[in-house]
Amino acid sequence: MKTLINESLVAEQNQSLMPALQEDYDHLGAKLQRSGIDIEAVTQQAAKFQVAVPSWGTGTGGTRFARFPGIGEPRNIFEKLEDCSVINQMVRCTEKVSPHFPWDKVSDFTELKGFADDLGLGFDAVNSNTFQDQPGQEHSYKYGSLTNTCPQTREQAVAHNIECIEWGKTLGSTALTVWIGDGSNFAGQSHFQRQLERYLDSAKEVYNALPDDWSMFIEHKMFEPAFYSTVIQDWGTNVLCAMELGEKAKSLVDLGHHAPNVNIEMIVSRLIQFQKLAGFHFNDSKYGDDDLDSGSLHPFQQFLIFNELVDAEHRNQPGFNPAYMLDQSHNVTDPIESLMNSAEEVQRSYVKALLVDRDALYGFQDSNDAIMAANTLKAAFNLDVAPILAMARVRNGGAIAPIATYRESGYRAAAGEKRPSSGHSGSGIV
Ligand code: AOS
Ligand code: ZN
Ligand code: ZN
Repeated sequence: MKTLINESLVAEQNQSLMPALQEDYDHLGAKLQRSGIDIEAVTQQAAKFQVAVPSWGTGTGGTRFARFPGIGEPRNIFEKLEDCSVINQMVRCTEKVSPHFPWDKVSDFTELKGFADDLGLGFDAVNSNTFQDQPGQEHSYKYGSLTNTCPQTREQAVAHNIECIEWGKTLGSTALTVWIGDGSNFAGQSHFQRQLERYLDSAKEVYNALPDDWSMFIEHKMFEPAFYSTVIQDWGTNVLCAMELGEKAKSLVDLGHHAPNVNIEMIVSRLIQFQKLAGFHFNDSKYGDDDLDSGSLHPFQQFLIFNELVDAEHRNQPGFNPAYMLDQSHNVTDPIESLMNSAEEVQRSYVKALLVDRDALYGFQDSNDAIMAANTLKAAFNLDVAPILAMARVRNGGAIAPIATYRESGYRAAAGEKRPSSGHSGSGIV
C-alpha cells in the first residue's frame, strides 16, 4: 500500500510519544479493571471502528456565499483521494471515501478504483447530485428534481441516480445516498401530497435499478435550499418513503438536518427498532445544517447516539448494519486536520459508549432509578479514553498524535507546490 507521508517520520514521532502513552494507557487499564473492564478488549474494538470520509470534505468548501480557496486544495477526485489517504494513514479508521457525482469528475471508473486500491482506500455510499444544475444539462432543477412537475426533468434526475449506481458498482460501493433539495418557498406553491407522490414514483424507478446487495439511503433535511417546505423534511417522511419503497431503502441521519433540540438519539433508536437505520452523516451544528466538525459542539449528544448504536450491537439487533460517514465542509481550517479530528471524535463517542455498564443501566431503568441511570451514562461519558484511541491508532499503523505528525510532514505545503491555486474565489457549493 502506498503511503504519502514518510513512514519513518510516523515511527519516529510515535517512538517519542510512546512512553507517555504507555503510562496513561496502563493507568486507564488499571482504572477500568476495577469496573471489570478489560482495556485490551476495548482497544481491539476501537481498532476495528471505521467512518468514511466525504470526498467533498477535502476541499476548502465554505458556505453558499463564498469560497475561500486554501493552500494545495485537491483539484480533482484523484487528489481528493490522496488527501483521504493521508487522513487514513494518520488515524487508521477512515479506509473508505464517499464520492459525490458529478462533483467528482471521472472518465474511467476502473482507473479510479485502481488508484484508490493502491492507496489502501475503498468506496462507501455514492452520492447523487440533483440539487444544482450542471453545465449543458437539458432540464433545470430550479423547481425540483425527483419531484419536479415536469416528467422529463424527473426522468433526467432518475437517470442520474441510476448512472451513479452503475459507477458505484465499478467502485465497489453498495449504497446510493439520495438527498434532494426539492421543496417550496411559498405556502401554496406546491401540493404536498402530489409532490410526494411524484417523489415516490421517481424513487421507485431508482430503487428498481439497485443490484441485489445494494441499499438506497434516503437523507432527510428540514429546510434549505427550500425554506417553506422540504419534500423529505424529517425522519417521519423519510421512513414512510423507505417503507413504501422496500427493504433495501433505509433512512440516513445527518446530525445537522433536524429541528433545534430534537432528540436525535431517540430517532436513531426508532430506526434501529424497525430495521430502517441506513447510517449517518456525522457533523455538528449550532443552528442548522452547519456541517461543523463532529463532536465540536455537542459531544454528549454524539455519545448518546452511540449509546443507542452500541446497545443495538449488544442486543444483536437484526438488520443492524449502519454506514458511518462524515459530512462536513470548512472555510477556516485545513480540511485534512478537521476530518482527522472528526473521525477521532466519532470514534471517541463509540469507545465511550462501549464502556457503559449496560446491565447496571438496564437494572436502574427497570427499578426507575433515574439518577443512577443517568449517572451510569455519565460515568462512561466522563472517562478520558484518549489513550485507547491513540493505542488503537498506533497498533493499526497510524499516528499517536495525528495533527502534530501531519504538520511535521509538511504535506500541505508540498501540496501547495504541486497544486497551484486557481487564484479566484467563486461561488460555493452547498
Ligand atoms: C445536504 O445538506 C446533505 O447534507 C447532503 O448529504 C449533501 O449531499 C452533502 O452535504 C454535500 O453537500
Ligand atoms: Zn449530509
Ligand atoms: Zn447537509
